[in-house]
Amino acid sequence: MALERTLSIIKPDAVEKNTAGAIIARLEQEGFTIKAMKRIHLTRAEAEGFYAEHRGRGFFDELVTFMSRSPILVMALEREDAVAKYREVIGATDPAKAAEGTIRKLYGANVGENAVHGSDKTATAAREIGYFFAGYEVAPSATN
Ligand code: FUP
Repeated sequence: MALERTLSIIKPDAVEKNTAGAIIARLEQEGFTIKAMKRIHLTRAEAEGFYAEHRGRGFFDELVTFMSRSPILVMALEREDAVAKYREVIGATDPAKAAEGTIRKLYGANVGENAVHGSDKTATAAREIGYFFAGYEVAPSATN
């Protein structure tokens, strides 16, 4: 397995509920290293840009309204097999369908307000990390 990076977002619902710290602690326990991190309040246009692939879907308006409602924490995470492992740790998109013990099961409210985002593929991860971070803001590999 290769060392990979994935883009993690702690969404407005989780930041509002002060569960960001617990989520970050869990990700560290699961072996992820934080290579970059920032707190930002997305504009509606920035949220639309991030979720551009979902434009036209029935839930798009609700999704971008939610994602621009209050600040988020965005992280570039690294570990072996990071993309798949992260998705395993967060669980299914709908917290009601997520496995016991997963982050979305523990901290998500519903399919829209589901606490966290994670990249779905390595190519997506590179694009998503680039959406939020300049190259100099992300620590190089093999350093802390
Ligand atoms: P995921 O990869 O698990 O984050 O899920 P998707 O890329 O399919 O969806 C992105 C976001 O759109 C979800 F996190 C929440 C929102 N969404 C809905 O609100 N309703 C849906 O039916 C599907 C997705």
